[in-house]
Formats: sequence, C-alpha cells, structure tokens
Amino acid sequence: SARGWGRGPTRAEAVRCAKRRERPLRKLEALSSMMTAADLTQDPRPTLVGERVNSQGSRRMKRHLLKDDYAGIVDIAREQVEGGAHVLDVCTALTERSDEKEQMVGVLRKLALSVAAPVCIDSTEAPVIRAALEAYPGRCLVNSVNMENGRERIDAVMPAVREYGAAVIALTIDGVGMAKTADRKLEVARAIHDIVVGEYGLPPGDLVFDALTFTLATGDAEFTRSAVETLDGIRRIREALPGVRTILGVSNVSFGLGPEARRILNSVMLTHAVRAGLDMAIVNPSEITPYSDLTEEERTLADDLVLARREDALPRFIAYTAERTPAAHREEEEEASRADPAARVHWCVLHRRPDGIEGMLDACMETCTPVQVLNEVLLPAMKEVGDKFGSGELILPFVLQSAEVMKRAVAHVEKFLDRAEGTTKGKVVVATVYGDVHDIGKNLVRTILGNNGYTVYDLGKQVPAHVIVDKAVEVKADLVGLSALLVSTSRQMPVVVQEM
Ligand code: THG
Repeated sequence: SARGWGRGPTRAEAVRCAKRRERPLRKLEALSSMMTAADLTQDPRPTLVGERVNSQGSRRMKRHLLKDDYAGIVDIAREQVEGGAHVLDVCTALTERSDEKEQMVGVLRKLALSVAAPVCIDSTEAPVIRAALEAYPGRCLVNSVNMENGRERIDAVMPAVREYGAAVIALTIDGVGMAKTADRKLEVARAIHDIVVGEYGLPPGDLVFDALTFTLATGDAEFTRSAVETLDGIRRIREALPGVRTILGVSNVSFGLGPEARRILNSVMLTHAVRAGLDMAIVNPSEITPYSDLTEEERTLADDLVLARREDALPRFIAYTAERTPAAHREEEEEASRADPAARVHWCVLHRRPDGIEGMLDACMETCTPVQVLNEVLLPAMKEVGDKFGSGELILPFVLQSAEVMKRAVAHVEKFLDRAEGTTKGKVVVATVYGDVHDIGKNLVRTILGNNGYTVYDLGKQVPAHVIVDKAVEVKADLVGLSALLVSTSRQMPVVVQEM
C-alpha cells in the first residue's frame, strides 16, 4: 500500500485478495428521518406519535389536502412536533379524491425536508404504503396490517416492509372482527406474530401491536369493559410475545365527547396504558394533560369509567364535565314550558327528554296531520341535532339520546298514519356496505323514507354486494341506498354499482 502511482499493482489489485474486516453492525431500535433518529420506545415511555397529520382525524388536514396545500400540512406537522411528538402519523386518504398515493408521496417529500421527526405511514392500501416507503428518506413505521381477511393484508404489505427495512403496526382484528376481549386480542396477536416474525423474519422489536381501544362515549353495554380489556390485552401481549412493542390510538377512547371530557379521559387512559407497559401512543401531544394535573375528583370519575368500576360512570362523568361548560339550559327550559306543542316537541328531541312526548305529539296532531308532524316538527328537530353535532356543540352520547327520543316519537306518530295498503311511492333497498358496521345514518334514512310513503327493505350492516343486488332484483327496487362511514369501506360502493 506504500507503493506510488504508476508502478506495480494498482491499489485495487493490492487489496483484491485482502480479507474484509467484520464491521460491527449496531442495530438501532429506532425510526429515522433524513435528519435524526427517534427510538421506537422512548425513555421515559411512551413514544408520542402525533395524530393530526391525518385526513381522517383532522378537518384542517383534510382541507389542506383538498386544496393540495402542502405548506399548510407542514404547519400542522411542526405544531405536532412543538407539542412533543416524536413521530408523525401521516394519512392522506379522502373519500373525495382518488390520488391518496400521489398525495402521500407529495406530503412525505415535503415533510422530509422541513420536519425532523420520522413518520408513521397510515394507509389501508398496500400500493400507497410501498410508494411511501420508497419516497421517504428514512426508516418508517407502517400503519398497519391486520387479519380481517386472513393473511391477505399481511402478504400484501410485508414484502415492502422487509425490502425497505421498516417496522410495522399490527391491529388485533381478524375474520371475526375487532378483538374485544384480552383473550381474543392475544389470540389474534399470536397469529400475526407467527406469520410476520415466523415467516417474514421481522425482528420482534419491529412488530408493534395495537390492542385497539373503542369509545366509551356510547354507554353501550357491549363496550363498558372495553378499556379494561384493552389494558389487559397490552399486558398479555407483552408477556406472551417477548420483544414485541405495543401502541394505542388513545383518543379513540373519548371519541364523541366534549373537549374537556376528552382531555381528562385521554389523559387517564394514557396513564393506565403506560402502566400496563405501552411503548407508543397515538395522541395529539399538545392536548395531553399530565395525570398529576387532574384533580382528585376528575381522576376518580374518569377511573370509574375507564376501569368499569360503576354502572353509572358515564352519566356521572358527563354530568361533571358538562357542568363546567357554560350552559343556558335553565332559561331554555322555562321558555319550553310556555311554548306551543310543536316547539315543545322540538325542544324535547334537542334536549333528549322523552317524558311526556306522546301527549305533546297528540296536541300537535289536533291542528296538523301526522305526516306534517313528522316532516315539519320531528325531522327539523333531528336535523338541528345533527347540525349541532357537526359543529361540535353536541357530543355523541347526546346525539344518540336524541335519536332515542326521536324513535319513540316516530313510533307514536306512526300509529296515526293511514297507510293506504298496496300503494307506495317506491321501493328502496338500504344497506350498510360490507366491512362497515356503522348504521345510525342508514337507520335514520330508513325511518324517514318509511314515514314518507316508501317501502323500505333494510338489509342491515356488513352486507355483501351480491346480497344487495339480489334483493334489489327480487323486489324490483326503484332505488338502492348504500351507507358507509370509513374511506376504506366507501370503496365498496363502486363495487356494488359495478355488480348492478
Ligand atoms: N390505531 C392505529 N392507527 C390509528 C388509530 C388507531 N390511526 C388513526 C386513529 N386511530 C388515531 N388518530 C386520531 C386522530 C384524530 C383523532 C382521533 C384519533 C381525533 N380528532 C378530533 C375529532 O375527530 O374529534 C379532531 C377533529 C379535528 O380537529 O378536526 O379525535 O387506533 N394504529
């Protein structure tokens, strides 16, 4: 090697048969951007994954994507990082557009140059995930795989995950549905682990399980224990599958509640999850209140709800948080007692008071026809409830309670409708599409059409395309109504159209 240029063997020749020295590879359990790395498990836990660079979880993000305003998106990302996010969850799926992939790549290129935090790629589409991994100059977390359709999704996503050296989130969902008990969560996690680690050779530390948490805001008995099961699921998965990590979309737990209630509930859920061993949390970092900043009373009320310690935990928690938001209820109440029957019915639907609504409806029907009561009194009331929910004035549990009052009112008025046998304005088949379980809107449409002289065939939720088509043909339907809440399931609508 000390020889000069030109004489004897070239340097290349001189080293040709030299033995290559082993270079110790230091494997970092981290994600990275072009500028920096972030440990998958931060010390102290949890790693904060900013939730708002997500078209599904932020109206602002959605607005920017619709206008192709990527600079605005960078602002959201910066705010998330300033709030404390270590990683950003990026989602560009929109029902209104079909260029999720192009937008994902565009957003990632922009973020890579302007924000230091690494990214988590949130998409249900394998081609979008691959394009994102290719475009981003760093080590990503992929969000996510599951076993809803057996191993199909894992096989669609894992090759790109391995090729680009990414880490991956796995949701505990299988053919039966979203796992609700700790037992089921572990069962699904094991099946995923067998394939992803066993067959694809992913290091366990790069597999991040999401035990899923559901909203506690509906008061639905099926979900009362859901947070307890999630916390237990986190512990069980960590115990049974050594080396794997866990993550949770914490804000889901409070979806539908008011901002004050959400702040408290999210904080309490996060605290319990971290105690259960949670590594990563998908949250809006600037909205997290430290557990220690909550009052004793707030903690007790929220713990009662999260840990399912009392049956009346939800109404107590809501009453407590509602009391602290300004309300002109009393005045309104007095006004309602004076008003005419139609205004009182309206007030009862809006304020979730079923008591005595039948009597008020009877009073309405002294001067109006039942159809007029439906169309001019009840429907506008429910529309106002929907508008108030849309603008954030009403929380989800209240909307559901209003819907209950509405149902009771409609059931009463229906008795007075003279339905001419054999005549119908038309036949309508309605269904929530395959893969989607959301049916509040569909049920309202069913009731409204039914009450307005249409014959409605309601096929329920999770309805496969062929069942819808068969029914439409069988009854010679004039109209088919499809319902879906999620971007991913709205793609079922063109499938049904195609079938027809
Ligand atoms: N697990 C995994 N990924 C996920 C989730 C999960 N990704 C999406 C979601 N769940 C987590 N992200 C969010 C983002 C926003 C909100 C909740 C969860 C949210 N947004 C407010 C709302 O809808 O009321 C703000 C709306 C706005 O600003 O417009 O609550 O569970 N792996």
